[in-house]
Amino acid sequence: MSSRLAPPKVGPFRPGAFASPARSERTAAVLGLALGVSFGICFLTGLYSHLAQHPPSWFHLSARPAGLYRITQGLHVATGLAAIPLLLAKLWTVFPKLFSWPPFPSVAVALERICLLPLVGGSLFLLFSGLANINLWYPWPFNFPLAHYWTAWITIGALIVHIGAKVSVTRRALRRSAPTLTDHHDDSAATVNAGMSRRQLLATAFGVSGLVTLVTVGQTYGPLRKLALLAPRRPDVGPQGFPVNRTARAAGVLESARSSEYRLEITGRGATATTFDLAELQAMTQHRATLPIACVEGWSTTQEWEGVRLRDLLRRAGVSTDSTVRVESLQPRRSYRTSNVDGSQTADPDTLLALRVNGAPLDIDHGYPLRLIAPNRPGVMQTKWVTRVVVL
Ligand SMILES: Nc1nc2c(c(=O)[nH]1)N[C@H]1C(S)=C(S)[C@@H](COP(=O)(O)O)O[C@H]1N2
Ligand SMILES: [Mo]
Repeated sequence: MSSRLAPPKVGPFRPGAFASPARSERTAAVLGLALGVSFGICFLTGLYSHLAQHPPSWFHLSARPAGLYRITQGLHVATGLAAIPLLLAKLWTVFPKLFSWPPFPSVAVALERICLLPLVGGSLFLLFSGLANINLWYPWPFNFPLAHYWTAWITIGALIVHIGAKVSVTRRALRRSAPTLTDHHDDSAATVNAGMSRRQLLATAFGVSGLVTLVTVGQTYGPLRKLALLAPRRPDVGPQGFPVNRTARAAGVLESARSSEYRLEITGRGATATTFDLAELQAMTQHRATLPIACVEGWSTTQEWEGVRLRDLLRRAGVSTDSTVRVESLQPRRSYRTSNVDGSQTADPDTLLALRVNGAPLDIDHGYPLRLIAPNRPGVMQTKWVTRVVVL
């Protein structure tokens, strides 16, 4: 019996096969703690983004604070990016444990180890698919938001089990007093043998993570925009000084947006069907609002918009100013051609169908002749080339 349980003395199962002192319980604990915090923030901000885009009946996307989504989504992408080097370092630290013997010493350990499969697989999938998404690269056949969302629940479930299993080991490892001089000597001696000390590993992991943040966070944090070298978008580059996700050409609206036939139509439940041509919209009372576009991909930019209040248009069509509506684009296809505006946002004085930005008519790529711009909305719901408002 005991001989059957003896570890095979080959390859990774050899005692001392992974000798690096950097692979300590403390390294794993410090990285684990940092990953727990970043995954926690990433999960909650991701959940908020999902609710905003696919609201269940109990959820109402508030219009205030106007810049909230900009912060939550900026954090979502930043914490996800920062977690990549930390996760790689953590996996490097703990993977020798895969070869510990016996593999399943008890039922509890067996369950904990089985949970590593969704935890590690889910984490790698979330970070990789998120990274690909912000680079507008879709090397898969499935729907990204849906797969990313459900994998997040599975991963968080597995993370909670993992934290439960590891909390006492982690606490013990973190409480241990700071390394003494002897420890330091041990570390440097081991550096010669095994490559890297614990401190070097942690410094590298956190250093790379910090660097990744520094060269990407400028996509949403203005003062660092010049450093946003690795960000897919610089928030100050594009027509009229800010980025475009889908151009008028890509959306297939080059002709319809410039046509003299252009009309805005208000229809739907209880509405007296009303249409406006461009001159009529321009003749209505214009309002200004300084509001961000906060793309789900993490970049954001604040501009000064000018146009007609959505609630004024609803009043003209004889419906309540806090009606929930669907805004439709001239764009003929694809899912982002419409978006819903909850009553909590339609009633807001800053919810506009904008004709102008920064004192000039909208560029066609920013939605000419008319775009929706409202406080605290995901960028993907700031519909461009608006031609119809349907009261729901
Ligand atoms: N009709 C339409 N509106 C749209 C889109 C789209 O694909 N079609 N993209 C959205 C996305 S993802 C973003 S981030 C913003 C970008 O607005 P901008 O191009 O003016 O910066 O527009 C939104 N409005
Ligand atoms: Mo977007």
